[in-house]
Amino acid sequence: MRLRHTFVTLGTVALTLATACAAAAVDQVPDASASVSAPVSYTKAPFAAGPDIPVADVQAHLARLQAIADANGGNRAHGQPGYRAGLDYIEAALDAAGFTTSLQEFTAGGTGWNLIADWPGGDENAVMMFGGHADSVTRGPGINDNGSGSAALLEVALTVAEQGLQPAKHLRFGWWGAEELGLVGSSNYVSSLPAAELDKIAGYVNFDMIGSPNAGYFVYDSNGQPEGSAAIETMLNDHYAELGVATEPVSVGGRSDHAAFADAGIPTGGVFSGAEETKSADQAAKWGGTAGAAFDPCYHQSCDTLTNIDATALDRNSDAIADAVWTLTA
Ligand code: DPN
Ligand code: CA
Ligand code: ZN
Repeated sequence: MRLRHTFVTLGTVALTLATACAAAAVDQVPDASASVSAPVSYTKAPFAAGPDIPVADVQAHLARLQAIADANGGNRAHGQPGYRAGLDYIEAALDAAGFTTSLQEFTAGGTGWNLIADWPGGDENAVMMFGGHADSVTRGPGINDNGSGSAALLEVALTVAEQGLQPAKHLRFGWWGAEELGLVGSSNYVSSLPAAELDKIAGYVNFDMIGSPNAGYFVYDSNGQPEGSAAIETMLNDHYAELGVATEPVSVGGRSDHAAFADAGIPTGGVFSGAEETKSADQAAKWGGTAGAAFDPCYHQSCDTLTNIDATALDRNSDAIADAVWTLTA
């Protein structure tokens, strides 16, 4: 249980100690002189928005992830060489752009890693996080699930660097391992953080499957989620409203990596273009595509390749990540 509104966060000195000795941090007495970490916040007007992310740049990362899967037995799954090869590609690009990256290793019937990338600067007591899973299932290369989120997050991060964004909040990205085994990497990350570090996370926004070939436009429902989640949902809905694209709320529950953050009381949100479920006639009328077919007919299949992507959905959702990063870290 988090104490955001009850207790102040630990002061600078205590946080230094917490870094040096994580176990002791849990028992630190809150310092009354410390500042309260800024909660996630959002105001619509003016809709400042982030830069337009060229979808071709996201597709170029997807092509690399496909080539990496092709060269490594056809997948990027946890415990397989393609997973680490894909993560290395993302990490190298982030390092070259000036991010501070680290790999968090964990074991889940094999070794896995989360990739954490910090953009230097901002208020370290108010960390805004954006992430998605970097692993595929073993049956295929996982280009929509979740090369799409991984590639779009990477391109937005590279754009942060290109534009020299100086956010008020501290900006951190995460690419999670072993999501397909049961949210293992993200759960590991959240449980590895001392309470004082968790309390500094103002929000987490998740991107898992954002280029489905028969796309829907789903925004994670903030209902029943931690206080502050509604601000994320509203911000994302406003992005699509600006484009004239209707959205539907979706309860993702425990099906993706926001869950561990939500369980820790952190405001969460995200966007999703649909998996195995069937697009209705109403949904096809407002979004186009094929009624009576799955949003992603290749979900968890070997055919989840480069051709299993709707470029329009990938473009709109990549731009949504940029909007979210620029707006929610301001
Ligand atoms: N978590 C996704 C997967 O990797 O299989 C599926 C999914 C994503 C389902 C988002 C619901 C919402
Ligand atoms: Ca774009
Ligand atoms: Zn999946």
